[in-house]
Amino acid sequence: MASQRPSLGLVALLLSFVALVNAQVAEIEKASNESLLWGPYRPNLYFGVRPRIAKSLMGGLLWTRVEDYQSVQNNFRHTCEQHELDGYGWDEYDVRTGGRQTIHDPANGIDITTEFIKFPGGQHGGSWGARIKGAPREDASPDLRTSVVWYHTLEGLGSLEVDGEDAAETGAEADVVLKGQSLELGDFEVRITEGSGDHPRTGHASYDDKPLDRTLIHSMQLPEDALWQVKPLLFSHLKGEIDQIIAKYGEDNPPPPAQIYTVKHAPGRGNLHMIQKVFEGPFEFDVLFSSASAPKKITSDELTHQIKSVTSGFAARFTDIFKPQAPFVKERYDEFSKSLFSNLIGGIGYFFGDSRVDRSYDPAYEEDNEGFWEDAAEARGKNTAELEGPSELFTSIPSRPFFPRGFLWDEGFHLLPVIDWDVDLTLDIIKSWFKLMDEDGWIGREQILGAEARSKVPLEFQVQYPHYANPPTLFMVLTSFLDKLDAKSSDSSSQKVLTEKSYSMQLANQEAALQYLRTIYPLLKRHYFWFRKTQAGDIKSYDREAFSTKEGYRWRGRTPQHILTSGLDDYPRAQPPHPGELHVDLLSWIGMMTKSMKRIATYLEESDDAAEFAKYEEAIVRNIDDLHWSDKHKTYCDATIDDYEENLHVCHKGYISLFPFLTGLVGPDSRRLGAVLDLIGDENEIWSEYGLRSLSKSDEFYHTGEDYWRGPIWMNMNYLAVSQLLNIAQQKGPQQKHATKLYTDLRKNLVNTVYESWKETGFAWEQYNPETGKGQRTQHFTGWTSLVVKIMSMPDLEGGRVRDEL
Ligand code: 6A9
Repeated sequence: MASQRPSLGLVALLLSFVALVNAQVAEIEKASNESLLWGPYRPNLYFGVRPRIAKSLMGGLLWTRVEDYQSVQNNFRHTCEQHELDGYGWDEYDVRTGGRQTIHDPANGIDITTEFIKFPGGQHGGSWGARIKGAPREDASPDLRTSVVWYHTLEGLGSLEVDGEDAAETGAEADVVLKGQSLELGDFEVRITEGSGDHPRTGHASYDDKPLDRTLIHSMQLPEDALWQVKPLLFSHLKGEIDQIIAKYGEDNPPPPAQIYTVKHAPGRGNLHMIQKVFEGPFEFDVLFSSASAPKKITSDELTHQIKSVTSGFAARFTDIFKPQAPFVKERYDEFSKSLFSNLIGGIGYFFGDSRVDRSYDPAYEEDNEGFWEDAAEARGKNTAELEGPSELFTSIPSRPFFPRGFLWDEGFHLLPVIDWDVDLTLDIIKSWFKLMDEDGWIGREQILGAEARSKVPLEFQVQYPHYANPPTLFMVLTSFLDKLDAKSSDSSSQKVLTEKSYSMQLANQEAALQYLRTIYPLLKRHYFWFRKTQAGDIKSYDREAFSTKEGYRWRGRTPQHILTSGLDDYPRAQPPHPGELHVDLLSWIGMMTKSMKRIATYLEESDDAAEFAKYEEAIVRNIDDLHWSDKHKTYCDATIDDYEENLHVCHKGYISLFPFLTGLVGPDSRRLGAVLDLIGDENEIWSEYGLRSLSKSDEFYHTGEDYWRGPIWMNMNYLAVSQLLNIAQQKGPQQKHATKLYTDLRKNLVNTVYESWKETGFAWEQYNPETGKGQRTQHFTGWTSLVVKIMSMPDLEGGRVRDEL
């Protein structure tokens, strides 16, 4: 019957509709990508700009005071280092539009502001402008002399040269213009404006050779692999210059520092251009990158205008998405929250390069014999690692000065606030991580890509092993994405809100969401099954029903003192290590991942898969109780096998014993929930007035050894705790009241802790001391500590029972 067959016309119509949707998706995707092309994607530098292109144009900033000869060596700033500044970072930043960073540098007597703004348009990812300002600090002399170097490097195919009829004259009382082109960027120009500020008249005879009232430019052509080391290059160049000046004027009559530490004015063609300006007192200049395919070149006036509009746009959006809730309503929390969030998102980087991997697949890495860790250590000692790649990664990072690179399980935490702000960006980062996966489904825990990244890591920590895992936290982010999709389809009014609030083609357009998930689904499965296979536990000695399902897991790569792969490095575990031990945190993570996979499979209508995941989930939830609940200790514990081949629990109360709860596997009706909450709230165990301790105060290992995960408070785990408490508090059940109280108190404590340290020191910290609340270990740890932004924006459930006590 004709009516059962769609007519040709209808088919054509449908096809053209599909084509239209696909074209729309592609169009929005292109726009989304273009607005992400440029950024301060070199977060290891105080200020460095690059596009998300492996080999291309980059820019970076160096500065120092030039008041005396000695301090220049130590004070030239370039890469972020701990303990040299009094605070720095983005006060406001949005990846799509830009923002402002302030840098407080007492040793150089100066405060620096870097503003970075994007200008969309054209076919090559648009243009951008940066404004660099210096203001002598209160205690510095108002005619403080500062030397500033802005540089550009160019890698890959293309060219870059200083523009001007007579290049040697360029720079005199004028803007400096670089003309360039490359495959991906097309034609472009970079204008470094003359800007404003006074220049020292040094009075020394050498001033005639190098008048400091003009910009000095030094162009060079170098091997590409040298280009990331601009500071040593600059130093060796300066040394040559100094030698010549001394030779000319004699050691008794050296020019003053402002004069002597200057580059030779030699503008031209090259893949490195150092542009130096020497100032007395405050200064300001712009770097304006204009893509030739954009409608017009950008100017300083436009930059001024855009800075204002980006700032007000940011503030409005921030209020919409992350407004701190009671009791954190005072202005100061707003500023604090903006700064933490901006540093998280302003810390996003683009990395490219090769990395060291041990692909020996040595049988010792199976770790299936007693004493396995010694054999594994011996195998590692053979140093069979080789360089692989290159690969690329777009990611945020835990800390700009100390670990400016990607860490797998950190990233899942980083993206939880980011996805509220910008869904497309988040999905892009997730995709970037999953693209690193090898054929077996492995993703390296720590991504140390390229020579620049490796230069910060001791050799023994550089190697990644393809049997090492790390918690699959990216699945928490995918779950959050599904939550947003569900919220959208169940409530059409929230659809508008959601899509307006977040840059979010994937939410606005269901076809795009499906397309995205379909594309990554095979990778998700590969990763999931890699986990199940490579981290499987040997549960034959556990004489319970659990055995039948095999749902028990063991982290590979442990040593007696560490399970770095678990992320909780030195948390106490079974002693001695045993091939039959089972880790409750790993089973919990796999439970979380299984639930997430089940939801994705359901969303994609992969019903066989969904049924398979459901089966695993059920077994995991059962085994968490069967294998890991200790009646004696009333908590969840690791398990191991003793000398008599008997299995037993290894109980060290702390984050590990909370894991089933933290990963959402202990619901409001669980018969274990009461005990879990009691443990959380017990001041002699995990509770402190500053947040939940990693290890119980009453554990024999509390604050012992390295004391990394043996007591100190970590924000990532506390975030999971406070969210799960909120979850329980918002559902009917026997523990609802208890959870509500714990939630309110914990939330208040966590925010106060991070806020107080920030106020006192100007920084967010890696962890916090449970006795004093003070931030400790890595300074400027803007990774998962920024989760406090989300904690502040969670609801106040008790109508003002707790107050802001500050
Ligand atoms: C070693 C030293 C200059 C340790 O935040 C990143 C990780 C976490 O994933 C992990 O859970 N941190 C936590 O226990 C920091 C790891 C840093 C290793 C760098 C090289 C550099 O020396």
